[in-house]
Amino acid sequence: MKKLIPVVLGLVVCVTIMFSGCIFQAKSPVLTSLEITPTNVQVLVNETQEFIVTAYDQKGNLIEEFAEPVWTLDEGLGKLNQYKGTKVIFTAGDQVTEGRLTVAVDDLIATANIKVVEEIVDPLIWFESFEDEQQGQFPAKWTIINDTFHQEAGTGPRVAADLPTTIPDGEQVMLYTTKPNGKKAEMETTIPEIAHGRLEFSVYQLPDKGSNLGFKPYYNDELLINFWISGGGDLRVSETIKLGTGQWFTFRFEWNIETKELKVYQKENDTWILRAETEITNAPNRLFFDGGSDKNRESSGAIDNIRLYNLDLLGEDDE
Ligand SMILES: [Ca+2]
Repeated sequence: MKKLIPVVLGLVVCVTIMFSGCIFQAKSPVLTSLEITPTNVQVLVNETQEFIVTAYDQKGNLIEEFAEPVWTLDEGLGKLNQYKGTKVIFTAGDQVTEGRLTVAVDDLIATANIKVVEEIVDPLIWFESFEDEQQGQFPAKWTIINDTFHQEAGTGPRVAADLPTTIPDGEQVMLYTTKPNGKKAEMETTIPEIAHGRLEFSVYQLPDKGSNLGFKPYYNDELLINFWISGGGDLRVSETIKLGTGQWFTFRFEWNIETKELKVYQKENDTWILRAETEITNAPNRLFFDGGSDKNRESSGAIDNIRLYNLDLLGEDDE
């Protein structure tokens, strides 16, 4: 009888597991998308690079358990240490070339673009983080609109280091201030014109002090997309999206002159969410920032960590 107890207990546990399996099945996460990390990469000839596949459910949550991934590599790129599993190690061949690494799980696929190169080229070709600028002054590399007015009023776009939170790229940011019924804070700069590019940036609006904050890519005098955030923290690039104030939000513009698309993404956790898209015929060559003035109070907001990447240096962009 004593020997029977573990057996009976075991059966009860098994049946319970099967039963809960049935119950939870209806709600269980469904494998919806795959991602290879990294997605765009340069690898030196004969060197190695690790790639990982991650799977997400219908809610965008990570799925730990899924069917065996199957990897495929374009001919001539190099080889993998194995062609299944969630992690593979790619060894580049000895020829400069480019191509794709693909992974499949059930009927889903994800692709990474690999460039085999003799020298790694940094795709970051321009950036502004306001770190080497003088605090309290106008950002020296930008043209300030109505600078005489703002100089006298002590307002406008200024380099600052006293935000309650920072993003991890240094200490200083551009913080604008406007007086009630004052002039807008506006500044602009030219940037290298890239046919296939990405511009990342982060913005912050002070709680209860926000005003309309615009960051706009132009081709000469042509506005390419009207990106702005309301004083209360609503993104207004297409439909209204509530962001809030008192924290940093990171966005990117991404464009390709060949496909005539410019897309706006917002970073949420580690995922880039498409927020808007538009058709363009020219790449941006100018950036324009404006911070509005509220009629009743002083307003403030910040921008930092603006980075321009040439995506052609990374290989074909992954859609
Ligand atoms: Ca900075």
